[in-house]
Amino acid sequence: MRQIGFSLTAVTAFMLALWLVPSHVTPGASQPNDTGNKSQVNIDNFSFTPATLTVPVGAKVTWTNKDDVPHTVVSTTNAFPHSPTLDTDESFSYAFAKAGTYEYHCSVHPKMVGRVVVQ
Ligand SMILES: [Cu+2]
Repeated sequence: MRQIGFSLTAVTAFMLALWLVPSHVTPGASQPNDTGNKSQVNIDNFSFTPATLTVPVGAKVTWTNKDDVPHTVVSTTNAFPHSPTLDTDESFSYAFAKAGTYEYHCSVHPKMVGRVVVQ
């Protein structure tokens, strides 16, 4: 009996956790400007992850190079200042003040592409 009671509690907690997952938040809902770690792009294995990052207007996006080769973050349309060359574990941040879709790439490896959608 104790076992079943514990399981039900665990299931309830799990469902509650699912319900609380941020992805269930309606986009555009008014929220505090808490960008935290959500606006993080990792550069790893010659790719930007996530390749498409969607953030609210004003969010500061941080790219961190987790690769063991240098990379850069360069706006394909010059819409934001490009990063310096990022060595391993170095980061670059930019706060997107205007809504839009921002394509970027790595100038060292032009096939590495990513996109930030600001809405
Ligand atoms: Cu690169």
